[in-house]
Amino acid sequence: MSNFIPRDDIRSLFSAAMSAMYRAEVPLYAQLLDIVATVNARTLEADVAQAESMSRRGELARIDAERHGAIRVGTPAELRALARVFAVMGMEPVGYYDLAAAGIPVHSTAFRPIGEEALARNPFRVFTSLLRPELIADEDLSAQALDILASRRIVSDECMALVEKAEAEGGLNDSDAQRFVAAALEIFRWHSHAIVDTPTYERLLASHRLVADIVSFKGPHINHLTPRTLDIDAAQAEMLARGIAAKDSIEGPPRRKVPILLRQTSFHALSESFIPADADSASAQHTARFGEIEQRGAALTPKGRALYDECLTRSRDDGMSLEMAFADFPDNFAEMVDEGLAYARHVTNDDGTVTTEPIAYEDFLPVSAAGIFRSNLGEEVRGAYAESASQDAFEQALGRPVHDPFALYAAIATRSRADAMHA
Ligand code: OOG
Ligand code: NI
Repeated sequence: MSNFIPRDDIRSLFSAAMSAMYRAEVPLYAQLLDIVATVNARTLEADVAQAESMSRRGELARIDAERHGAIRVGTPAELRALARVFAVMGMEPVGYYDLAAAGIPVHSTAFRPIGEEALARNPFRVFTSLLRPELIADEDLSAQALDILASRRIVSDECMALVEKAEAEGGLNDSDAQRFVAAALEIFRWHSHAIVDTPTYERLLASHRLVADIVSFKGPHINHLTPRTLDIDAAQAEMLARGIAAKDSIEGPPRRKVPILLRQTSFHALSESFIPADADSASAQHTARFGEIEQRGAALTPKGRALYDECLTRSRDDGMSLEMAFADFPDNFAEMVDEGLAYARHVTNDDGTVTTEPIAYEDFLPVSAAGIFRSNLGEEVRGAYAESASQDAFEQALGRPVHDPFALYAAIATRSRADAMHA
């Protein structure tokens, strides 16, 4: 007989604790939460059909708790330690994102729940990036960065002991789960004391802003948290109306009748003072932490995703408006499913009829992620690195393969179809 707390509940506790911490650290995030709650309530009130459909899909119950965060780590050992921490909360690595193509010296995955029920309980996700030190051009600086990273431990002994206990025994009881959440939260806290001196910080910063952010501090502070809005255009307008310095365009697809994938916007990173290791007062400024909002739509099949990428490229290369570039992407769910562009969840209604609904996209988009990274690295835009994407190297660092997101959506679609046939 075990009295383990379900992993889904540990994840919910952790996500709530992270949100409370970030609200206290970055007050603008509290404003975002307020904007999103208002816009969501207004949208659901005005659109009863959407409210009903979200409720059928199990997305209504989770919407207020739904958010993602992002962190950046320095070494494979740090990535593996985090993977074990996330596993205690039922979060597994899904997908591979290459950011080097956008001139950002990291590659990434998203830790998130993968089962349908776990997603419905709480879909908390953390976009997690790993530094690629081979992309730091100055070899001496790269070696120095690795030395600095080797000297820090981002997961405390107490937290690791609880991870080991959960692994060995298969779960955590109530009091251990509470201790685990508190100890895991410390990994992501902001530290105003840097572990490098001023000249080192300056050199790291000159090599790439992101390198300074990853290497200079005690741990991988959470750099943003993102609540989910049901109307990102309304939320963006409200941000501007409140005088929040928002990003000037929304990343992702245009506004549509049937939302697809992911649309995101953010407010610019704050300039925060910190204390370099050679100083005894806050004598330097660091910009890293920001806030973001997102609207999620239908998960697309590989064919739909290829069409999405094609439309996006067309808008970028031909300077076409997003709406024009996406004119050929069907905006009718039945048509999208017929053409094999979107996954469908089959839902059996009370009267025995079967209808299809979109499956929510639970992942991220590399081009959008690059846009979000960039808007928070000042105006600094660099060309692509010559090194190509390396999912193999990432998986070796992680010590295991990442899940293929398409396979996860396909499994949900197939199972819902079999259930409907059975009913
Ligand atoms: C991650 C940026 C990517 C998103 O929502 O696409 C991201 C970062 O800045 O570390 O969070
Ligand atoms: Ni994000």
